[in-house]
Amino acid sequence: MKRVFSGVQPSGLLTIGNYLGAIRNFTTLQHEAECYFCVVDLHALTVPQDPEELRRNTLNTARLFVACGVDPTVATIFVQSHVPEHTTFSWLLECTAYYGELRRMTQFKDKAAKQEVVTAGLFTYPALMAADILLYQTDEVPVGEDQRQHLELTRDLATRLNSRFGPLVKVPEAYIPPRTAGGRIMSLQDPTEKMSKSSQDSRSYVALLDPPDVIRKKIRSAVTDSGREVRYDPEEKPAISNLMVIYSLVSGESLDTIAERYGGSGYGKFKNDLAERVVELVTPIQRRFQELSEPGAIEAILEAGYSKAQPVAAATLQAVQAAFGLVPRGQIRGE
Ligand code: ATP
Ligand code: LTN
Repeated sequence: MKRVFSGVQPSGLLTIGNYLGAIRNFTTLQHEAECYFCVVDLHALTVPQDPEELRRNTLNTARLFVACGVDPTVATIFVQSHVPEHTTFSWLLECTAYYGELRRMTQFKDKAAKQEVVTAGLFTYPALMAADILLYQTDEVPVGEDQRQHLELTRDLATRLNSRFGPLVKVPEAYIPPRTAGGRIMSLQDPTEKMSKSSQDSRSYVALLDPPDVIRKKIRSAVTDSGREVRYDPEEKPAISNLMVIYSLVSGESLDTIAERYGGSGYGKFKNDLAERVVELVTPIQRRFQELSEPGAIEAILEAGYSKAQPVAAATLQAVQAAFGLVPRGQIRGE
């Protein structure tokens, strides 16, 4: 059976961008493949986090996976820091990746530009991500468009390891939806930036847990383009085109149908209807999220996930360590 791995940072709470770009695909892939979905708390630490908030966001991100339809009896849901093999392998990959390769990463450049101080972890972030993926002998990685470059690097590192040491890890494929299918949902305040859960401006995203009135307000105050025509034209009308993609994905209607219905009626009615559609999307997710509030419920799911994930990670790591020439413990007895 095919293996699927993906990670989500608990750097805030999931947005409709995360849902449409990645989580939605988790729920379909879980029926076709052996799936590992990981809350990558160590990646979140590459920029400053409040410890209490990180703890809460980690558990709530896992709860949101389940609320969005990831079935913990089918897919393995776990926390990255629970499986220490990730960081151990990451070091070996840091010693495999080139400084020049990491320096080219656009996510590093973008995030570094927004930080007061840039940690070494933000720079080596892609090596840890490659470790996440390669430990599970992953075939496919469902992610948004922003992760394409990291996936390419992961493939290069996998190929490098295999050509140096013989077959050790699978070379994974990215599973990225086209833009009209949610691969890159843009900020509601700036259609040239991607929607991001860690944005300082909460009006730029809709979080899956936002109350209905907040969603209505955020969508009504989303920036639009000049003119008043609702038409899909990413070049001339990037803001409206982004809202149309969201509408299309939450309603299941095509962009043409939406353009026909709202083409001449102005932005106001279109935005009001879009807000209602988004509220319809998040309402059942919010209900299921509340149902998972029983103390210990999500912790039990994560513990079961750890038990399934760790042995798989350990098997790969052991082979990789041997290939690098690291001496296993307990081999010098009887000298
Ligand atoms: P941060 O703001 O901390 O960078 P993020 O919102 O970008 O976080 P991640 O945890 O890095 O979220 O990403 C989780 C998944 O959601 C990844 O697969 C990522 O590619 C996808 N994703 C993130 N933002 C978007 C977006 N705007 N459109 C589509 N997919 C997205
Ligand atoms: N870098 C990703 C999060 C991430 C990930 C992974 C995604 C960490 N490890 C492994 C897929 C597979 C991000 O910023 N969205």
